[in-house]
Amino acid sequence: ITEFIFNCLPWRYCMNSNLQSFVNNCAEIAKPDKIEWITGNGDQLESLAKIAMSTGEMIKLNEELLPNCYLHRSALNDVARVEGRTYICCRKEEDAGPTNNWMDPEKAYSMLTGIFDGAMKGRTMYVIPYSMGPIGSPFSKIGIEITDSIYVVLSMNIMTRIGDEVVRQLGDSNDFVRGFHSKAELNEENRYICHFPEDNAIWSVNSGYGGNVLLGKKCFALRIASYQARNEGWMAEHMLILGITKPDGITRYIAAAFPSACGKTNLAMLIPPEGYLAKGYKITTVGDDIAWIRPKDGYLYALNPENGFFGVAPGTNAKSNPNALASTRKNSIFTNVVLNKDNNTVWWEGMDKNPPVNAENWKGEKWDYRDGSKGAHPNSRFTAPAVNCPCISPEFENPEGVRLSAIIFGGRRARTAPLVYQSFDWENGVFVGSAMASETTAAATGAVGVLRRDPMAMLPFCGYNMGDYFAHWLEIGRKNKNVPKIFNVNWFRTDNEGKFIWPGFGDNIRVLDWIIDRCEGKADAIETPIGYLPRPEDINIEGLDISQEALREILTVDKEMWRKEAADIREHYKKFGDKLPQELATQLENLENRHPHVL
Ligand code: SAT
Ligand code: MN
Repeated sequence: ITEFIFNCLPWRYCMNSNLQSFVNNCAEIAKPDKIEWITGNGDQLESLAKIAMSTGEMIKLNEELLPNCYLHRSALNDVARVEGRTYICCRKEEDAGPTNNWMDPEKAYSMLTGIFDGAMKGRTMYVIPYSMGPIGSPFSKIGIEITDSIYVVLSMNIMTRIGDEVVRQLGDSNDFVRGFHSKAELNEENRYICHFPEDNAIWSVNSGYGGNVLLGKKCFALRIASYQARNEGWMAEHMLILGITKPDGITRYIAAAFPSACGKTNLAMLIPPEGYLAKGYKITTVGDDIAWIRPKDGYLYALNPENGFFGVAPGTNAKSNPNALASTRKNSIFTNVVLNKDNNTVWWEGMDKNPPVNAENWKGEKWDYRDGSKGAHPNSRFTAPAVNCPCISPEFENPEGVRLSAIIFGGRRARTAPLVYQSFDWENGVFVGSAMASETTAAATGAVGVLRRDPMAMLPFCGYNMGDYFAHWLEIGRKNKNVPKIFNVNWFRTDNEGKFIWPGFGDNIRVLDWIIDRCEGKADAIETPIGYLPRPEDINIEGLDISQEALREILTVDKEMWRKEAADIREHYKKFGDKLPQELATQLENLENRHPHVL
């Protein structure tokens, strides 16, 4: 087979012997009938789409209404990331830490080689060269993904920069992340998403879904990259990046970490309410999921390594996020949404009030919304090119990234966390991030709505010991004089009937506005045991249907709840043992001690 590959490769690919032997090794194990290099050429992608249509892997949608868009349905048992089957395979178990599943690399390679053995028989093996970040930027890194899924090829073409140019950029370097993916039989018993940070390698098998298989995304840009970042002195974070332009015409940049399906895409593409638009406020999107952050001159600069959005479909509509919706109107892929059989378009819950009557649900079954069942899977997704986004930032391709003024942490919490507060300083901000908690969503398999600690929204994505990760955060703050200010937000406080108190969406700019003013020393705050909070009058609620009373309610720090919170953080911290940085232990003590005096 080695011979065959060598002969069928264009000469330029053969120049890099590291790349060549990686491809050969994968082929020897998976035994495909054919190998195809993805050049990024439009004709090639088009003919792959045709093949996928003929096998039913992709359904072509209405060319007039949704040009070059496709619907994909995953296997029924394969609809989300599988955290329980995701492993960090490093030599020492301690280096994976208490929050990751660990497997010995030798054991993992040998077990996976067994599962991959012959997995691509009768199939074509695609080799996708891709760049995370604009090709050639000092932030950017290269990966090669091997896959037997056309859905993966077409999705990687949206989510990353792919093709010949990447191979040219790589030259004869050995510095690329080796991604090996096969759908195999989509057998969930043998599904593994394994990361080998010490080898720059990812092996993913028996899944065909999103974060499990688009290896540039969570696997590389977060798990592998967080490990590289620590060694190289930068940060790979689960954060959106947005620009907020104020009436003075100056754009400031904010990065924000929320767990999956907690509104990163919505915040990143926020449209300010009328009054704010009239005054000249504007939001531009640099990224909606991942930020690679590098220190320079004492500041932190952030770049979005992706080239598209893999957003949650349900709830996305012309009101909640018109920019996201507009992004999906061409050259996009929809996964596990409703097919409208009348006009061959797509629909999902929360798109509008008119579910299609002649329709198929995400499983491809005839679907009647009147029977009360959901048509789209709660974790159904759109994969849309960033260039489609009407509010994409002019800095999106800036190879140097954008300078951050603020970092925001947040999650879904019905109680306890106030609408917004500012940490006392960087170290305290790291404490806030390390103690983040959020109710679980459909983005991962398992129970939904359970409160779990999700430090920096990185719990499922940190590629090494999370205690060391906290220490790395602290070190970044020690080494850099002008690091961003750190805040925490919670859009999800509910009243006694379980209804959200804060309107969210576009109105979140009212909170961002206060955040920026705090960064620039222009807004007041009161000191509380957990940090600086705005007084109700510091948040502009002009034109909003919320009472001062309700606002006061979501801006209070409840003494009893925070006593419980501190006790729960103490529990959470126990699992890090002596890897927990002393600074954070002290931060927790300070929180506990501040209570009786201040509250
Ligand atoms: O499936 S992904 O991991 O890419 C999306 C998410 O869970 O954030
Ligand atoms: Mn995410």
